[in-house]
Amino acid sequence: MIPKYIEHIGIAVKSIEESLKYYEGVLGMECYAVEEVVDQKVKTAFLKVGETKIELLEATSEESTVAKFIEKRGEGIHHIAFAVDDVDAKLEELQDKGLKLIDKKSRSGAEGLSIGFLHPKSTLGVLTEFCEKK
Ligand code: CMX
Repeated sequence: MIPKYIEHIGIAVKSIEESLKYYEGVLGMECYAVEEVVDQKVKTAFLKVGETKIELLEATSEESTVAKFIEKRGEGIHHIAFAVDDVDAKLEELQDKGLKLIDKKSRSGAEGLSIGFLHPKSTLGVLTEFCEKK
């Protein structure tokens, strides 16, 4: 199963409000949604560029993986997300190929998408997500 397109690029930021001064104020893009994903301990903001979205990620707790990421590496690109037809089938296919999964089964993510992550240690250092529209 080949990824269909880049669904979004996740960018870790310290403050969504501050970073929108750049994305909206300087680049002229428009934030169309802000949503908290409670189980991921993040607040997200979405901006659209053609078919692809930019997802700004702000930690809502110090234990958030995004807070840890910023502490270690600073703000910047956090993950890439590919659209697929079936996240569970994709995860199973890649596990069979020996890749390390973060999610063995898909779960619910922002915008009502079904999502699943691969571990960056088995994807050449790029945290990789698959998304499926429900
Ligand atoms: N990209 C690349 N490498 C990353 C990374 C990232 N985003 N986050 C962590 N790493 C690396 C670390 O640098 C570390 O490498 P070293 O061992 O060489 O130092 C290694 O992965 C393990 O990192 P860690 O800090 O010990 O582990 P964490 O507890 O931070 O967990 C990860 C890392 C990837 C398993 C975790 O971030 C995770 O489960 N991510 C998936 C879920 C997620 O990112 N949710 C937020 C977005 C939700 C959304 O989009 O809605």
